[in-house]
Amino acid sequence: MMSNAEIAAILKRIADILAIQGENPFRIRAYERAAVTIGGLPQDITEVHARGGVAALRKIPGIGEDLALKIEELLRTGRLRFLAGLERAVPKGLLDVLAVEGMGPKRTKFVWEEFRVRSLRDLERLCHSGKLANVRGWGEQSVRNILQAITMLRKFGERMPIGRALPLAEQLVRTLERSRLCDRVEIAGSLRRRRETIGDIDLLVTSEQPKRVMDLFCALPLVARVIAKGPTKANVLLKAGIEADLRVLDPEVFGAGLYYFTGSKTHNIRTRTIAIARGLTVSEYGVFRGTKEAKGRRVACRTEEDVFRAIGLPYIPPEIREDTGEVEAALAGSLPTLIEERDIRGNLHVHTDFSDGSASMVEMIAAAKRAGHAYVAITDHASSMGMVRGVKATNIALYVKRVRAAARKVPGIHVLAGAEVDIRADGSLYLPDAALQQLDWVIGAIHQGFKQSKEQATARLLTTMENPHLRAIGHPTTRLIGERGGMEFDWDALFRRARERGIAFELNASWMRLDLDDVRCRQAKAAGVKVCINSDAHDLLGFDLRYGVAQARRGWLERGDILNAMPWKQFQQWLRKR
Ligand code: DGT
Ligand code: CA
Ligand code: CA
Repeated sequence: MMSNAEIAAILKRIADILAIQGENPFRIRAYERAAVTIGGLPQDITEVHARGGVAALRKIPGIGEDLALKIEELLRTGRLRFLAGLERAVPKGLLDVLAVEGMGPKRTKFVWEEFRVRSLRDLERLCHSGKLANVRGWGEQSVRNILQAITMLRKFGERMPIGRALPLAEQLVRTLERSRLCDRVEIAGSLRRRRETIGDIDLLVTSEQPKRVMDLFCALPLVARVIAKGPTKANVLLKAGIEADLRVLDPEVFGAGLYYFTGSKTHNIRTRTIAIARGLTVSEYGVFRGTKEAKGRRVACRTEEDVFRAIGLPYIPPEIREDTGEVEAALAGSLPTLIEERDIRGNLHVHTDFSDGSASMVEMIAAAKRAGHAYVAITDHASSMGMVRGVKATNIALYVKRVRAAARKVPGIHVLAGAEVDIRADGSLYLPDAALQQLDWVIGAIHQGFKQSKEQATARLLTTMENPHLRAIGHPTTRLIGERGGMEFDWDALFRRARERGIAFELNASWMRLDLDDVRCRQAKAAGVKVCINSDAHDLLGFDLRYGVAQARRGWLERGDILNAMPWKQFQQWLRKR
């Protein structure tokens, strides 16, 4: 079975290849438009075809006989001979070249024919070669931009990390709100569910002047290209390299639309099944009694709460709408009360200029206080790696003395003298016990030797956890989103031992890491291991825990699961317990 999105992607691919080949622009446009239409189709195209065959497909606007037959072939066989033929004519890597911001079909064709560019690597080499300098229309700046766009493409692939997408979306929201054309503006889709990477930005608004909203949105300076624009729906490519969808909804059914477009798709399918069993129909246009959408049978759905009430379910927070048990939990009345940012009481992973941070201890403690924390742990690196500064066996007494002195200068917040200590390949810590003993709080973290097998890596951390001074494992898998995959462990074994030893696992809140992920958070919770949401701040602005808290919510974590949600007294007791 193929989804609308998959069919749309294939049609877009055809359009791209035809564009590179310099085909008739009308033909290219036809495929592009069909891709947008099918991508935005409310019904499942598989269902449309199953019910009415090619004739039903032809009723979709912009789908003629030729396209309908191609879609049928795709739905029937999962393949398309026409596309296979096209793909043979054009080097595969050229589609990557076309995907680079600033490289349209014309430029792609040009570098392919004139400079034999067949891949991103080729394009990169060409940009560096200086050969483009004398080509008309390729300024020095545009070559530089293309090089930068290649880097971005490599780094993030097709999906954008949430830390870049959310601020971008919030900027769009503010602009729409300030326009005074919209009554409500909401972020939907994976962004509202706070996934760690985002495919595209989905925005929903209500407005009495939808046309003006469309005009405004499509003309924003953030927009690179308008992909599709209708009376109540627009799809644009932002200059930042991600698409954004905007829909104007009827305020009467805003809740139903918000619920539908928040997804996830699999979650929606699960609740729709429940609704059907209860004699209801759920769609983006509302909840209806009976099997058909009809205004007279519509149940109130201005808000999402209305929608849940109508289906007969308690409200399920967006972050856990992934069909991973939340619907069952809702039915059983056992949904978790998810952790919130305001529940956080302290920050247990903070760097200063004693190692690689940019601010002094006093400044960082004051910043933690301003962030509303009751306690903070200064945790400069203790590492054998290239870092000249940092905590060593030889300077640890001085380090602790400095932390204590800084703490005295900022009253009103409890300060722990801690360190982020390297875990060596054999699992031992970089600092000797005599040094560790002088600290209030020890995080062990891996910064080298990432390439161990699962068995080796598990043994490594099990050894580390035997250290009597260790209290937490920092950014456990060492992954960097879009750059470096995480290390693999036998998590059951790790969490079992952590529970026995009273060791917490960090959820590093930096959006480049978000390490642990949602699945491991749930596993830690099930094993009774405390999770510690740390910002890993290296500067005064680094105290933002929003992405970490969002990830914890995706992992079903509640206040009681989070070590640094404990009030100071309770945290102190936990520290002493070992
Ligand atoms: P993304 O953009 O890949 O990060 O993930 P989403 O979840 O934002 O996906 P997107 O943008 O394609 O669609 C937004 C939401 O709209 C999705 O979460 C659920 C809903 N939706 C989209 N297409 C369908 C569909 O074919 N069936 C159902 N039931 N819901 C859909
Ligand atoms: Ca999306
Ligand atoms: Ca979308």
